[in-house]
Amino acid sequence: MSAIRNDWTIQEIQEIYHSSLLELVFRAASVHRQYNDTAEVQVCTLLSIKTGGCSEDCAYCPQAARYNTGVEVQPLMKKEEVLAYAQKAKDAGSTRFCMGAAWREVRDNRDFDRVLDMVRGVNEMGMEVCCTLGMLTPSQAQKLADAGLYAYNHNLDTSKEHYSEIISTRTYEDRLSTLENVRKAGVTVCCGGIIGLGETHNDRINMLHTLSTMPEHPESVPINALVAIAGTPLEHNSKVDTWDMVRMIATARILMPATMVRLSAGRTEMSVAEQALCFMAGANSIFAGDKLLTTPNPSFEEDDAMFKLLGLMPRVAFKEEKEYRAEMIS
Ligand code: SAM
Ligand code: DTB
Ligand code: SF4
Repeated sequence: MSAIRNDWTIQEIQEIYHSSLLELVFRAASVHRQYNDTAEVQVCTLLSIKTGGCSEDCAYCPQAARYNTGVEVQPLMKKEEVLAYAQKAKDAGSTRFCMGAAWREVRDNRDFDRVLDMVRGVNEMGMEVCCTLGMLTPSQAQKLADAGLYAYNHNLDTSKEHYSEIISTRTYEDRLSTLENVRKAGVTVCCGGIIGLGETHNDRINMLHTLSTMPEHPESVPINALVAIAGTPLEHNSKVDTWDMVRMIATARILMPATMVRLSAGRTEMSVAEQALCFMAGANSIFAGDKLLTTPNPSFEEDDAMFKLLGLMPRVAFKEEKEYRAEMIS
């Protein structure tokens, strides 16, 4: 088995990314079967627990207050409602539940205490709990860890070079420092990006370079295709080509063999055959449920039919911890 590397060079990544498509998919599929059970796909459900009205200017985002996108602002949901939704997701086969809030950053206030309570509740249900709440200080990351948070999602979105074209209200450095705070608190890192923002191939390669040369690879890397939203500055961007999605997923898989690579936003625009190519190329996680945060996603039923057709199975919760414990006992 080839070793996990954190010293990839830009040139090596360029060579992989630009290799001929079928060779690239074959190589990624080979790496994938060395490190992972290729029949297994992690099913993660998202819930927007606080929607819209965000002060940031992320050019892709339906929840930024400054764009007229028609998203209805909703205050923080009640714990009982969130737990009921998590139970529904669990019953439908999800093992990870991710709560998203349209916040620039977490503030130390009562809303944060309520989120900590939700984290405890979902954790007690036996699901892997994830949150995406914006920037975190070290002590906020620690509080989330103490409440039982399993993963924190905080995307780099694009390359350092392209970042200021997309967001001006925070910096790439801000993003990286939150990721460091999450890592130090012992919470697993979920960090990826979006394609279709008007970036070049080199921007995608540079983002993958940043991710794959972190001292520890993120445990999960979501690859989103831009969902172009009317009212945002990117509303007229052209639809992401599925081949680009496949190329991105395959390259991520080769660079970060043991990471969960998530085929994220954009699945409603993809046929089952196109999604199958992404699984071939090493994607092993999806968001399930008919809504992402504010935009549509395939239904549980459609995904169930796709899993049956492709012979895929949902990954069990806390798999790594369970295997580790089993090894310690034997
Ligand atoms: N406010 C927090 C933050 O920005 O980290 C958490 C929620 S934010 C909506 C989470 C992620 O959703 C973003 O980093 C971005 O990658 C993704 N996202 C948002 N709008 C999107 C869109 N229109 N298409 C694809 N991905 C999108
Ligand atoms: C991620 O990388 N993609 C998800 C999750 N992490 C939070 C969000 C996608 C959002 C798509 C636009 C929406 O539904 O609002
Ligand atoms: Fe959207 Fe998050 Fe940016 Fe706010 S910080 S505009 S919720 S992506």
